[in-house]
Amino acid sequence: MRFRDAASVLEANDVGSHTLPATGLYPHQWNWDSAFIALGWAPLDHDRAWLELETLVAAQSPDGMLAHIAYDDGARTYFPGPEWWGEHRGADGRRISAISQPAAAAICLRELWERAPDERARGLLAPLHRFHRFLIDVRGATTGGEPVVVHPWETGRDNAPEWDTALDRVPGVDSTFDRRDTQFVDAAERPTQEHYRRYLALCEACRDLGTQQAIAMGAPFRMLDPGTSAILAAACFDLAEVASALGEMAIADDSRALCDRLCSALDARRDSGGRLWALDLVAGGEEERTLGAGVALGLLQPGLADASVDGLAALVAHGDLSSSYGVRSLAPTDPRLEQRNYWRGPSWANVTWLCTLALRRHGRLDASELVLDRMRSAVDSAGFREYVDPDTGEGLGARGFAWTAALALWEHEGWNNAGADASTPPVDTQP
Ligand code: 9WN
Repeated sequence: MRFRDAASVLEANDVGSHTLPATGLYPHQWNWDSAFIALGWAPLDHDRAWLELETLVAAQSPDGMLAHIAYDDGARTYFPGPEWWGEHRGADGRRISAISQPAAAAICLRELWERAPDERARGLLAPLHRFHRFLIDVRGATTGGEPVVVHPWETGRDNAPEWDTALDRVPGVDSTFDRRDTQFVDAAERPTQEHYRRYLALCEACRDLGTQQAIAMGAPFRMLDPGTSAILAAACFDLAEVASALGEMAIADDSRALCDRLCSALDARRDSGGRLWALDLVAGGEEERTLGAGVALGLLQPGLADASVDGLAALVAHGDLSSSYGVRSLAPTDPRLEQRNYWRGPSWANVTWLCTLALRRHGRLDASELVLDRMRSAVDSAGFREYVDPDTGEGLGARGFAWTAALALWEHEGWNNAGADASTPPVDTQP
């Protein structure tokens, strides 16, 4: 990987205060994208890294949610636009969607804080704490804290097969609509039209239900996602770490308590291999036993018992979810596998990186390095693509995809070492 090539992706996607996931295909600010992207800015421009997170929290809604999209005025190449969600605005005036995305921001905040500390972290603590409280108090009101996801887009893994059954129950919209995604990416690598009809029906349901309390209780799609829940548990833990380092003890203490609460809920339903399954709340809490990225992300739970770490480490490093190019979004033994289609088979850099981070934090350094090398192999094979074929390493989806470039920059040797100086980025050794 050439450091300069990765840097060029962030520079090309930069709109000043935040970074587009991909120009054309994704012309707004996305929630978990900006979390990963902030890390990529760190070796290039220290201030820009912090600004990415500040812009993310600037669009916080009055109820504390950080929406999955904060829309940029005037960008017209993405469908659905803000009108599909009703009239919601963030504190900074941007139109926002009515749903959220995995709370990766505080995880990335801690990583950034530890490698490129800045007093600006203090200003992020309260908004991120409010966001976590929103997920636990509002979305988790009927589950004891685990956040209910009300749209597959909230999980960040849009067409993962674990949502199929629940989504099939939602009648799709009848109206015709003009998808833009397939103007940029081969339709065979994107969700089906039938899934889009149902995604849009869920947008309309959120708009009609109005308040987040009503959405959490009454959305026609309500599931628990191990990925979303484990990311949130890690986010609470990490926010506590940074808050405590900054002497903000009220946020630190509450975040630790929230983390403990989530971890107890997750421990209560892990199986003997450490696996957590999605639950379909509309179907009375039925388990959705799909072996995919959601199960892998369960590794992020802080303080996971050794036996669970063993089981999940084996799964992502050598087992059904391992591949030469990172962690698979779906086990190849699953009959619904589609090797080139989005979240139904390909490997994604962010999932691979989160697993690497979790393995590192659980002290599994060899497995962590092994999995990280596969993320690097995907970049060497495909460049900065949105996702790759897990068996061939062929690049798929968007080109110039920001989080792939950002995570490669963050893990670039030379910057990777503690104490690296952001003002002198590593020199490329490859031609
Ligand atoms: C819907 C921006 C986002 C990612 C998601 C990914 C994809 C959007 C879409 O792109 O979702 O949010 O239109 O397909 O699934 O994880 O945040 O990169």
